[in-house]
Amino acid sequence: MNDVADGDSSAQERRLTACNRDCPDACGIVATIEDGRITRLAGDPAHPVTRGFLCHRTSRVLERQYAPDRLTSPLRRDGGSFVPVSWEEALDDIAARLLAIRAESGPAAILAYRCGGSMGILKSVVDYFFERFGPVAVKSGDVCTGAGDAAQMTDFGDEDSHDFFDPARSRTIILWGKNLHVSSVHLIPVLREARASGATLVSVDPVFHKTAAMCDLFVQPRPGGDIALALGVARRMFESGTADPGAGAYCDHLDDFLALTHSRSVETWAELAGVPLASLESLADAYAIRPASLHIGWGLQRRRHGSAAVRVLDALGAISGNIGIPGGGVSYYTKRRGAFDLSFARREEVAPRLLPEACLGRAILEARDPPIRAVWISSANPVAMLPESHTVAEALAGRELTVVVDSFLTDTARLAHYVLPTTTLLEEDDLLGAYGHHWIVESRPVVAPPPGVKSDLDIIGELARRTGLGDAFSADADSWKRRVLGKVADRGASLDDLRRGPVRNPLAPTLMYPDRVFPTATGKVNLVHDVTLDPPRGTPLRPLLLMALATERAQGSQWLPSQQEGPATATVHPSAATGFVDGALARLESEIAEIVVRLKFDLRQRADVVLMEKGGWLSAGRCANALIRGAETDAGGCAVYHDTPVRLLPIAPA
Ligand SMILES: Nc1nc2c(c(=O)[nH]1)N[C@H]1C(S)=C(S)[C@@H](COP(=O)(O)OP(=O)(O)OC[C@H]3O[C@@H](n4cnc5c(=O)[nH]c(N)nc54)[C@H](O)[C@@H]3O)O[C@H]1N2
Ligand SMILES: Nc1nc2c(c(=O)[nH]1)N[C@H]1C(S)=C(S)[C@@H](COP(=O)(O)OP(=O)(O)OC[C@H]3O[C@@H](n4cnc5c(=O)[nH]c(N)nc54)[C@H](O)[C@@H]3O)O[C@H]1N2
Ligand code: SF4
Ligand SMILES: [Mo]
Repeated sequence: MNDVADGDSSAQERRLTACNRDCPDACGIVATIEDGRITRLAGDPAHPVTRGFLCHRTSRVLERQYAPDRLTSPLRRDGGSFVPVSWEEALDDIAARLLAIRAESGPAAILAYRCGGSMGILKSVVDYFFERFGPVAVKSGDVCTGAGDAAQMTDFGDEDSHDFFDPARSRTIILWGKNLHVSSVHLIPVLREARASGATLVSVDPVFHKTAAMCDLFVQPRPGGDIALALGVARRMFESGTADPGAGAYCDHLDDFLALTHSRSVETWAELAGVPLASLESLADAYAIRPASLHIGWGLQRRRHGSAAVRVLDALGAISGNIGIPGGGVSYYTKRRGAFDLSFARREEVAPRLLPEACLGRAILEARDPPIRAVWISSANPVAMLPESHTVAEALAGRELTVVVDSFLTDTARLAHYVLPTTTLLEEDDLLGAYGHHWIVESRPVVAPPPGVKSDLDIIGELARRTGLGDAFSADADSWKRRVLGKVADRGASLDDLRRGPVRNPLAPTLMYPDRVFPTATGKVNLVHDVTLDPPRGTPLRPLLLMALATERAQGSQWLPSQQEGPATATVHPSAATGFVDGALARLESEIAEIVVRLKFDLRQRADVVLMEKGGWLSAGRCANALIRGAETDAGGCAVYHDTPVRLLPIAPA
């Protein structure tokens, strides 16, 4: 049951659901409903990770839930504006046009694109529909975690993490490029407790932030300086005898990795990393106190050499003897889909054509034989969130049919031929795994969607009926849930079990590689041994690197319109903005575009970066991604978000 004890007030009811946002935590949520309206949200106190509290952005999500600009009718483009139309009219026309395009040009002329609007496991049914209808074109790569995923698969042959509470056993905890206050808030109490029990907490980040402030040691390398820093740390560990002398038993290429670390002096590594030698040494000495857990964030792999950076960190974890031991590990991602049977959707494997997500706009524009004629977008706002926003916008606006399923008229929805209004996280009916821990939860609608709003699953069901696939997509959410829980239902994680509360994925490990046997070709860790030492740098003309990062105030581009008024804030060290004063307006210019920003000075930041919030709207002139060129990382098809050289220019006189 998702009803929580009701108290004696009949008008007030509490209902349990789960947060579907693209966030490592997948929280349990307790919603208070009064007279059919949600009046309060709190974290589920019975969820071991959520512990009764929610993050800032979801605590405030009722403002979006009840926002006046929420869409409640399908919209059809009519010249430069939209007109409301009925679902019948919208879906009949969309279905007819998709069928015609498939008949004329083949399914490769249709692209189905989905990103992180909802982590609901049943969103795979949308993929599956387009697979059965086509298969159609889909994206390749992953702008979120792709480079690091590829690194861990190459090094360890698998990708998962130690149990969420395992850091309680660490003596050292390294947060390498992680800002917990923004994207892993529920890890904060766990690490505070570990610290209170004597663990040393370390942050390695080019940016000073609240998480750095709570650490015992903060190392602030140049952006992309991680490869040099980690190689320097490894060299110092080899030289001081703190590396694992037995590492050769479970690592391939140990001699080559050793040689790589010895290709520069520790002093030179520190210099290349942009840190004082003492910082590098302190980091190495802290990491040598085992067990030490290394937690790699996702930001640092969104660089040209992002996969190599994660590979060097994997290698550091291995040679330091921290793999396979309680309180150790190199944790990057937990398999959020691990419990679920999603074998029905085969995506890339069967797609007739793959378009690289990191360069999606250009890939759509350049596709030939057939061209991309129609695009279906759900759970995504690619104009705001993918690199080269203007190219993405041009590509979408130029299709014959662009359909966007969203709850708001986003930068992307504005370009659509049809916008289909959909449910929010508080109306979601789905299952969730997490990419920061191993608990799985069910989400249930705590209120019904407003009239005129349909879930992705319902929309797909109706489209299927109109395209000859009705039978395959007539199942309701519960039936799909039972189907995807097939692997774990008889192991304590059936739908009924989940209705009693969160369940730890019975298939998930608590410790990775405890026997130090790895699912690689040789059974050993594949140590990286050939890396390019080419950290991103500004150019003489544009000396600063743009880093537009997740912010606690919003999820991706999901802001209230009032939060997108006026110029975006660009935070810089004062010496990065000579000639400007704190609070001044400036033009922030890259090779491909410019926007107006308001400067905020911060003496704790490096002088080679400009910091912005990710997710700014193109329509509000606040979109960092308008400045960033589409490009893929060295492996895994992540987007190179953080390597863009920019400069600050005075506002042109009127
Ligand atoms: N509040 C909020 N939370 C979110 C999101 C959001 O939009 N808002 N987004 C969600 C999503 S989609 C994801 S994938 C995760 C994002 O989580 P992350 O990708 O981990 O978040 P970021 O803030 O982009 O980056 C984390 C840290 O990496 C650092 N970093 C960047 N470049 C480098 C580098 O070269 N070296 C090192 N050492 N550090 C570097 C940044 O300074 C930042 O402090 O969070 C999720 N959580
Ligand atoms: N500069 C820069 N850009 C970045 C990043 C960065 O660090 N820096 N981070 C990148 C990362 S990690 C990611 S994951 C991507 C995220 O990129 P997106 O996933 O495209 O980002 P969101 O802004 O969260 O857009 C999701 C949209 O889905 C809608 N939505 C929510 N729930 C549902 C639902 O149930 N169904 C449907 N159909 N729609 C729904 C929301 O209203 C929202 O408009 O952005 C990337 N972009
Ligand atoms: S966004 Fe993340 S931290 Fe916030 S409530 Fe949702 S799952 Fe929890
Ligand atoms: Mo992401």
